[in-house]
Amino acid sequence: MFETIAYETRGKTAWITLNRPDKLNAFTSLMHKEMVAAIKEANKDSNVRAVVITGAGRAFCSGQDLSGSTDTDYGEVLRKGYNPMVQALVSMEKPVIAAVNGVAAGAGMSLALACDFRIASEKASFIEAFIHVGLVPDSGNLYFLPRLVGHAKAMELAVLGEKITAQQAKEFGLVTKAVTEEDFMLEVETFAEKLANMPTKAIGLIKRYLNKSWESDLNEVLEYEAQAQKIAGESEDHQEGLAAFLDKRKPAFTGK
Ligand code: T3D
Repeated sequence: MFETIAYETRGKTAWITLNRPDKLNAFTSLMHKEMVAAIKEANKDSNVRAVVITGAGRAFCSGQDLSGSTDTDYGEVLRKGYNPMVQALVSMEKPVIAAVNGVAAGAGMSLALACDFRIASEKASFIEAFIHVGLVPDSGNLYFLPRLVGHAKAMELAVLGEKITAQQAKEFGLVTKAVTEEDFMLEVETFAEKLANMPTKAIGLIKRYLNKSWESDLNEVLEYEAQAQKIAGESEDHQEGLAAFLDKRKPAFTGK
């Protein structure tokens, strides 16, 4: 049982809900630990083939809890709390969707960026809030933001710290989809279900090697592709994909 988040599985999807709505789901050290535990739980459950992270109440996440912390060494807060959470998310070889229901500020925005897909409600907004309290973007923000929006836009967002709407986030390439509040939950559920019925091993390999490609040269990427394709080529889902193509039917992937 968790105190600061909720975890449940619905069909093949694990739902992780940040659950401190009165603080707009701000992070505490307990929340970091519980997030890592929930991500590991989703990772080891072979029935889970997609993960959704969202927020309870009107916010996605307002970043670090600014009200109660006595920690003064923020470097250690990051090393012990945020970094393991981001590493667990990125190394999980299953697709993760941030269902951004409301404001995503500071490290809350970083959490959304570390996910593989972002679906934003029209009620969502994104704020690089760090600068307003004299801090720098963290929790992978300086890694993911320029990769998503380019260096110049990342600089602008990080330094100016202006609130951007879901629609602007879509235009900047920050989110996969921006949808009306009315359609939001159904969109997230449908998208998660679609991913959960895809060849999970191949998705995991795409995630692993796309992340590595940023630090690799062409020859290294060519070799990674060969390694990945060997694994994917030996999967049951590849056999099913081939059989379905030849039978002219829709494939029924099992994630194996
Ligand atoms: O350890 C370290 O500190 C290093 C790591 C840092 C990582 C970071 O994330 S630094 C950035 C931290 N986050 C922020 O600076 C954002 C602070 N919050 C805001 O700027 C605004 O609350 C929002 C833009 C997110 C939302 O604005 P609004 O007007 O919709 O809501 P509000 O009225 O400001 O907030 C509602 C309540 O939530 C309010 O409490 P109250 O007055 O009703 O009792 C507010 O204090 C509380 N709240 C919002 N954000 C936080 C928070 N409480 C604690 N920590 C928060 N981050």
